[in-house]
Amino acid sequence: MFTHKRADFGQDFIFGAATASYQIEGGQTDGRGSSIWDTFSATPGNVRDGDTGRVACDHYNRWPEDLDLLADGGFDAYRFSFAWPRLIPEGTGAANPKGIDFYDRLIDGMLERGLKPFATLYHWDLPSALQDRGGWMNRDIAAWFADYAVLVNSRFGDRLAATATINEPWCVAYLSHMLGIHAPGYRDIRAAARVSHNVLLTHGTAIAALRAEGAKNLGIVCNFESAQPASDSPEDREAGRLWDGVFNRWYLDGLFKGRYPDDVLAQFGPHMPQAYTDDMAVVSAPLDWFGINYYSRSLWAHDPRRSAFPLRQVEGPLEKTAIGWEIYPQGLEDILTRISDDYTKLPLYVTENGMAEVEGTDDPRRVAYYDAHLGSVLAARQRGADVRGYFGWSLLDNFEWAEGYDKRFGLVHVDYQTQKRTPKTSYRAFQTLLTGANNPR
Ligand code: NCW
Repeated sequence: MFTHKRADFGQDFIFGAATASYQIEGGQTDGRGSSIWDTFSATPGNVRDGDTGRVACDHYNRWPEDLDLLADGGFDAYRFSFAWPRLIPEGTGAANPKGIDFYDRLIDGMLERGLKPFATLYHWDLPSALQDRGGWMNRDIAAWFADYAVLVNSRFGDRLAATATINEPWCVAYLSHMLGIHAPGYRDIRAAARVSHNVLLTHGTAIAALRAEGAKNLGIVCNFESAQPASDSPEDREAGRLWDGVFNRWYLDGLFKGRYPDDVLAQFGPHMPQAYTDDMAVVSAPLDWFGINYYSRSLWAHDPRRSAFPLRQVEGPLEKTAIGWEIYPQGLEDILTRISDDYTKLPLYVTENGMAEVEGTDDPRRVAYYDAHLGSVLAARQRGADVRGYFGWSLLDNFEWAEGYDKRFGLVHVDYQTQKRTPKTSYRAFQTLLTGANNPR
């Protein structure tokens, strides 16, 4: 069980759990279009064991049971994402009525259960038809996405508690276009530089379009890592600082200062789209809240042999999760405090935090992980960060992208043969925190 009490977080603090459409829905039917993750996962060698999201957790059919789990757990909110190709199969143009019906039912189901819908417009399942037109590398995506955002707002906006444009722009840009680990699997610095800008331009363009429609409570969700030097040498310190630029400052400086950091531009500069500086006012459009995903830290050593960024990741000594990420709760306190001190006084939400663990339903390491990170949230609040909520990743074991079904982040176990859901010890820890007799608000 957790060492914290609900009352420690204050009356209005929101607890939730998060998922993403491609990772749980399955349901590739009823007019849903193809996404880049359908094709990427169908291509041999991209995903561990050849897994795909074809069925996933069958949430498309089992959503009432999944919403019941959230309600029974005592959660206040559910962070979910819309699948763009379910709503607009070709990415632009005609909407899919059955896709709209699905999210209508899902959102009404949340409201019936007293769950606040925290929506994400894009959690990585780009319509394949848009990839055919260059996807994130094509600046036109800003307009394509704005039209999609306006459609979502017109159908569902009045029922959403909060809307995020994009989940983890670093992953969209760097993991997908520089490292090639995620769809569409590019390894190209020109692609990565362009997408690093286009993804934020797209975010800002959508914010402007949504504001014009009167949409409320708009934000974005970024992932942050505590980037640290592998040693005290000046070269390694520089390497840690540079990775902080690539992973963290690119997004923070872009969104809140309207400029990109010079150290990253030193590499990306020649590959950036023309006149990108003209877009920076759009990129840094005012927001209503800011979402932070945090999992781990990383250690970096200088490595002059590496092209582009002269650094290499070094394995750290701390205890690791089943996906190999070091457990470093201090990093959450640090990033929340840094954002509050150096970047913005907006309300902050921890929109994802959690750990991968080996299969099973008794997960004491995960309970300890959550407990320590909740302690970091409290510490950051003490230090002045205006943290208003916390979402565990994830409600369910699910399709963990390039890792397939092997890595399990769920509070609830999923048996993929039978689709049976079984709450884990970590789910019970949240349930006790949120509903236990000794835990009033
Ligand atoms: S992969 C990733 N995740 C996990 C995923 O399930 C979720 O959809 C994401 O929002 C858990 O949370 C996010 N994030 C990428 C983290 C960085 C990986 C660093 C790889 C370096 C080579």
